[in-house]
Amino acid sequence: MQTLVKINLSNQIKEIVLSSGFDLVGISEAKILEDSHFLKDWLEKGFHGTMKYMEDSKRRSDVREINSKFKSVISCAINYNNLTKDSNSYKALEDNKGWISRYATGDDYHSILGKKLKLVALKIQELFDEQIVVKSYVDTGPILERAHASTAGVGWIGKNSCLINKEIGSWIFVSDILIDKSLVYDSNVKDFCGTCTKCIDACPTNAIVSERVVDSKKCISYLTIENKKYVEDRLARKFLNNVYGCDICQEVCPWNSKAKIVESSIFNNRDELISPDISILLNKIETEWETLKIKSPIKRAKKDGLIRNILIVMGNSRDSKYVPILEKYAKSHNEIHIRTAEDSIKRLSL
Ligand code: B12
Ligand code: SF4
Ligand code: SF4
Repeated sequence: MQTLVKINLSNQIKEIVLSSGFDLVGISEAKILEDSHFLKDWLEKGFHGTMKYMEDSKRRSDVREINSKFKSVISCAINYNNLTKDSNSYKALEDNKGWISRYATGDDYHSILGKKLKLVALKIQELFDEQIVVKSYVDTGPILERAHASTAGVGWIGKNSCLINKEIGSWIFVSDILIDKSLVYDSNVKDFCGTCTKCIDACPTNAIVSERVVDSKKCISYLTIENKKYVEDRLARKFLNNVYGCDICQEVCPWNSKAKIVESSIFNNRDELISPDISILLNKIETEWETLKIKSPIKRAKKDGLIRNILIVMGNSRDSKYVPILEKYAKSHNEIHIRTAEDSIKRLSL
């Protein structure tokens, strides 16, 4: 393809992505990623815990393993920052409020962005006379989304391992469109973490084991969402009031202190999930789960997982008013709830 045609095409594609509601876009070549050895190391050290789907490092490191025809990866990112720090902060523990990560207080991004990406892909197809090979993913495919986005200059990988953009921070979802056309590729941007280590220092469970490397087995996000088993007391007591996911290493990041807040979010925030009172939320999960889980990312933790998480947070509350509730769960038939409630009762009696 001639250079001028390639430049025009790349610009037109970026225009389509941005005019479809994405905030950032960058293009990288479909090839083995330079950063892919980090994934190999990460897997060898067992930092993926029970996330078996992560294990195919060869496939994840080169999108041509999905289809050898792919030539370019279009990284599209969108700001989901629709909460202020105070409205959903871990400081709310004092008021017995639970903390649900910003990304999960609204509708599930997989489905909202999935639809958006499909429309973008259709519009890209219209730029060509012939049928192109195009595929889109948002967290749904074997792609190192952050590594591609950073290669394409969408942001840099912070020491908390999140993709950070200088203008809008790290409250961004990353998604990709793969196509069989070669385009003009963007260059990566400078790393602006400098000497800062706020995220590493703030992580309650020391899950950021070295710069840019997170051990999932220690990470509250993994432990509250992906892990369905009993959480050992030594970790649970550090959860603060995290009921679902964890935002601490991003809350403390200076690049997020002035992050742009989206006024009318496409993710439809739900009031009931913003700093919810933990007993009210527990009751809702027990009695209205089938309604609560509709279109919500929190369904990934499953009903029993969320109940376990709330029992942990009750144990971290220092408020003995939760003891009767915990005693009820300590007599339940769910082995994990029993052990968790017993641990929490012990913590409250210290
Ligand atoms: C598995 C996974 C997790 C795991 C593991 C996280 C991790 N840090 O690896 C757990 C469950 C813990 C998790 C948590 C969260 N996740 Co998650 N997760 C993923 C997933 C599916 C794969 C990530 C992965 O491959 N990890 C393995 C490591 C090795 O790869 P990586 O982190 O991408 O790192 C690459 C580069 O950073 C670089 N690199 C790695 N190490 C080093 C070291 C050095 C020195 C250098 C220079 C580079 C470098 O190379 C790596 C590739 O080889 C991606 C979606 C996707 N398909 O990519 C979402 C994704 C990363 N998650 C996302 C989100 C939003 C979260 C949470 C914020 C959710 C929450 N609030 O609870 C937290 C953030 C925790 C954190 N600090 O990372 C977003 C991140 C957006 C962003 N701005 O970065 C993604 C991209 C999903 C999406 N489509 O938007 N997640
Ligand atoms: S998400 Fe929470 S637990 Fe995980 S690395 Fe960040 S601060 Fe630590
Ligand atoms: S808190 Fe500091 S070190 Fe961590 S990601 Fe942000 S700027 Fe980088």
